[in-house]
Amino acid sequence: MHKKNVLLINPWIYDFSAYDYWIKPLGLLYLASYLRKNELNVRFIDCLNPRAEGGRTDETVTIPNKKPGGHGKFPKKKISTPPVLNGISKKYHRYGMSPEFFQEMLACGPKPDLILVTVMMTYWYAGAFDLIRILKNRFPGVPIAMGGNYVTLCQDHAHKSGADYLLPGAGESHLPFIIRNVLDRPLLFQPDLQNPDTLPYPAFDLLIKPDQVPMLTSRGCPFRCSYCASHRLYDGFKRRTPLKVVDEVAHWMMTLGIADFSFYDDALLTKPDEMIIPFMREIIKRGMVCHFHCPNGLHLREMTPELARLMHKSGFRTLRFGFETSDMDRQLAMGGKATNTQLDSAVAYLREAGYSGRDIGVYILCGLPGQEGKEVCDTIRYVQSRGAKPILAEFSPIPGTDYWEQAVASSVFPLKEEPLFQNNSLLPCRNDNLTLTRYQELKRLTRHPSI
Ligand code: B12
Repeated sequence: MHKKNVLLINPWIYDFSAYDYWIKPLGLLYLASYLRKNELNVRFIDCLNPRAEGGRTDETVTIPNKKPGGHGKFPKKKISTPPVLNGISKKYHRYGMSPEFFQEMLACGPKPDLILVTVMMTYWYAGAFDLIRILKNRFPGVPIAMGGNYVTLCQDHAHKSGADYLLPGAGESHLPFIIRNVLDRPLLFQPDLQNPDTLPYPAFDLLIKPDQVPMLTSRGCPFRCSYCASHRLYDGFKRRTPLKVVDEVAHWMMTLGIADFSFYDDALLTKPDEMIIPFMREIIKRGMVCHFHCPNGLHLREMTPELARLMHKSGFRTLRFGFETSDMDRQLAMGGKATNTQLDSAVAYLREAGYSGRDIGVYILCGLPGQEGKEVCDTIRYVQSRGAKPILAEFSPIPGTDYWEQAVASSVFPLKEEPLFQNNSLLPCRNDNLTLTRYQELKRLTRHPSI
């Protein structure tokens, strides 16, 4: 029986700004290994990476060097702003390889029997729409399936994409249908979706020249914060076995020579005895020399002197915590994620363990519906006074979250009709007490060298 070919594509990002803060299409690469286990040929094109298999690079773009640890800039080219965003004076870019290089990559691979496209942020769909137009021209009749957070959160809008299948939620739940009904092949392997230990490792060998790879020790989140969509993306909170996560780290160190790992978990530190403590102890016990980065916020409330020491010793380098605000009323209203006292003691434990204030990044939400500049300013000063580094996280309104209706009512933009307005760079819920000018001042304030 001839093996079927599946082409998986991570589209370009079209945005005002984008920075490779340990960004990788982890979900799509999980699906790639599931397909391989079912004896299908897979090929992967990452439009964000201007490199082809075999070492050829896109000479029409400048490839920025990555910083130590694996983050850095994407190649970019100015493109015209989508008409709905015309009133906005910022420049719009396409991040990644040129469309010509993409066409060349398509030309040198086999004709696919199926194409899978992912879209992470709701406001990143435009790059995927262009991609689908190109693919439909090049491979008429080849089915295209699209999934990812955009499809899960904006299903109605995604109908405009031209994709043949829109598959919301966990892709693993759709693959039996895809394999049997779309590809007409038997289902030879199926993981237990209730047990993330049964998922094969993501197909990171498909990444060209990776500097780092992301890790996921769980699916979902046990909390429900009012700005977050996790409860709409996953059902419950399921964890892997910590020692199996260490085995995976060791696997990528040995097979791909990776030393930098970024965690994508929603709640990595929660119930530390179940995951992070045994994980770190094992890393230390095996003498593994690698670095861990946490670009997605960690929970401050879990920090103890022991946890801080183990993090320092086992190689946690980039620490980002979700604090959101020092306003106690809002802390409670948003889900009680962290209190001011928890921030105080967490920073003290981390500094005792050997981290400097600059190592301890603290996310502060900026631009929530009705939020005043004063609240953000007070929070920045609070974090600085505790000896940590404040980082503004501009609010992105997401359909189905507790803040959504309030955001829709208060935004200057039609958020429901057009996901491009959900872009955090627009500060979509800015108001008279938190204008763009005030936001720029606040951003400058975070850089104040007080630590
Ligand atoms: C890791 C992460 C990041 C990373 C980068 C991730 C990346 N690759 O781009 C970093 C830290 C950089 C980041 C930044 C931000 N993020 Co973020 N991030 C996440 C997080 C926690 C995990 C994403 C992930 O990889 N999950 C694991 C993999 C396995 O899942 P997956 O890729 O979704 O794939 C699964 C399914 O979607 C599906 N699937 C995916 N593709 C396909 C394709 C097909 C064909 C099929 C069938 C299925 C399918 O199957 C996969 C396997 O089950 C999510 C929350 C979440 N739990 O999803 C938020 C999330 C995506 N981020 C969010 C936000 C708000 C932000 C920021 C704006 C925060 C801020 N204010 O600064 C920034 C924006 C960055 C930018 N440049 O615009 C929002 C979404 C906002 C939006 N409007 O879309 C989310 C949902 C969190 C939230 N608050 O609710 N983020």
